[in-house]
Amino acid sequence: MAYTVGHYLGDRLAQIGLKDHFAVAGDYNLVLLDQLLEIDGLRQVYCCNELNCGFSAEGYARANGAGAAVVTFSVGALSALNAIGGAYAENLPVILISGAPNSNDHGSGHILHHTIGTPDYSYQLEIAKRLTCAAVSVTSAEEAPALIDHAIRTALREKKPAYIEIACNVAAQPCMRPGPASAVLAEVPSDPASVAQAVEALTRFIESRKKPVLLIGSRVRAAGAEDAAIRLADALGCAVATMAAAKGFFPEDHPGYVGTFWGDVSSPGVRQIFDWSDGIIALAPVFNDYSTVGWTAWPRGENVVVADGRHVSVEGVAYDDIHLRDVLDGLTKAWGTRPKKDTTITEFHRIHRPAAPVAAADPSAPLVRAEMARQISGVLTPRTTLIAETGDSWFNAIQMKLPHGARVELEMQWGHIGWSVPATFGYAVAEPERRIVLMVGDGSFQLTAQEVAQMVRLKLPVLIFLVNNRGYTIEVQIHDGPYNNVKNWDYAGLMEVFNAEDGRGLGLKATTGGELAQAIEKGLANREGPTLIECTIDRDDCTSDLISWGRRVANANARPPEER
Ligand code: DPX
Ligand code: MG
Repeated sequence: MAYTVGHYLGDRLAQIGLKDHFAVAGDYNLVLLDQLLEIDGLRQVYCCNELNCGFSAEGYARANGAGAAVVTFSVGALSALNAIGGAYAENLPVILISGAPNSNDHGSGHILHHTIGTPDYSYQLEIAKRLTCAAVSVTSAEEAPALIDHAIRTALREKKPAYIEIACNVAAQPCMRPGPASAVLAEVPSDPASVAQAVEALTRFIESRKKPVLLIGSRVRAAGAEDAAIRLADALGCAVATMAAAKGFFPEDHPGYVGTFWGDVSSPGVRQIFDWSDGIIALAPVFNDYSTVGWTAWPRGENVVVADGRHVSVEGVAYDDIHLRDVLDGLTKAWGTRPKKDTTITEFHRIHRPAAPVAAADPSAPLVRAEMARQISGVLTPRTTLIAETGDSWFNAIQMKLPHGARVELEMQWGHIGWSVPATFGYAVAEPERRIVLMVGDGSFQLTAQEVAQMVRLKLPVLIFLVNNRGYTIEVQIHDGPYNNVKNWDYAGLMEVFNAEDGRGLGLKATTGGELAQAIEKGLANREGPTLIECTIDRDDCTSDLISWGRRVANANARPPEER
């Protein structure tokens, strides 16, 4: 059997650790899909549409480190590109692979189906260039290896998506075989001089401060610096907070962990410690309008050091070409056995009184948000990943105390409602051994609901909490109007539709605490497919954090144009 361009691509995907790739078929990619099916150890997993396909690959990348989606030209790829924008925003190496017109048609003046009706087919590549770190068009077998390798290598190095289009008549052309995986996996090492000087500067900075704190940002995972941050926290002994989007990126049972720093909606006592601190060391943060609570809590100035994945700046000097983990490990070593900088954790324990556990509600009383959140946090185990959709689900998830090993996935930078259903599907494909719990609002669910059918198809025992509060409650808090009401659905009833003749998904309704507890029990027992529990709560029964945060973000949105 001839070795082909499609085989080359598939073998590279397998070499970088992919066991699955997500796909929607179309005539520009059918031959390519045939080639990929022939790769040992690489399963083809299908999605209902290309937006979902992109988000599934994004969710897979969260669990697995990288993901891939294969779609058809234009009608497919333009939908998937939204999810690729999301992967860029969320720092995830998702490889979008699109079938493309026959190489003979490029530059021929021919008008092809599924295109915008002009004979120039470069528009998709041009769009992809803006949303990826590398975008290539393969129109001959000879150039395929170099182009495919460039895209994959760049995505892995930069933790950003990449784009590969392959002309439909080239996918099955004979091709060279790939060499060792290291050609696409090897990282560019840190510059040792830059690391040494950054460590020295940071050591001086911390020594000169009495009340340092560590702030864990959402890019710390992409930087591969989660473990190094724990080692540094052990060495310094100071208070450590996570930013909202970095929930779960630092162990919550660590003695230094104080909770979420998020301005006015921080965990109790955390804002006060940050206000008091004279040295905030922010590791791979993203300061945007959401994370700064409408620009009301933006750590900056001389008391703040901001370190990013490949760059640290301390007191006006930029140290480039570093890996954050190398700098953190260098700093941990340099700190050695020096006295702990633990004033911030000591003070935190003085001012912070742990809240009493939320008492269970009367099981027959109508379900309220607080009871729902209490019961959902009860299903979290060290092997759970909780995926929380944009909406009040964010705030509910952020308030939950995570057992050691539990993870949370949020999409706070891109914030595409509907992301979570396909992302959960992708995550569950990658991590079949974990307990996967999704918390999603009714409005968000309506965008991508059909991907639950793929969970049914692959018998994935995902637990879905569908919060039916009859609308876009987060938007109600930011700016209300008739556009925030959504048509009600029989969400639990949908499971019958998705099951059809052979599925084992379970759809349940909970209108009281007692019904929710029973539904959870049934859901945990169902190992043959997803369980969707429709939780009915009042339209404006939301967290108080959402109300405070929403008001501040709305204020930031409403700033009048400045006079020039
Ligand atoms: C919108 C948002 O029902 O959650 O908890 O009721 O708010 P809550 P729901 O899922 O509603 C979500 C809704 C409409 N955002 O409140 S957050 C605007 C928006 C977006 N993404 C896309 N379109 C619109 N974030 C793709
Ligand atoms: Mg809602």
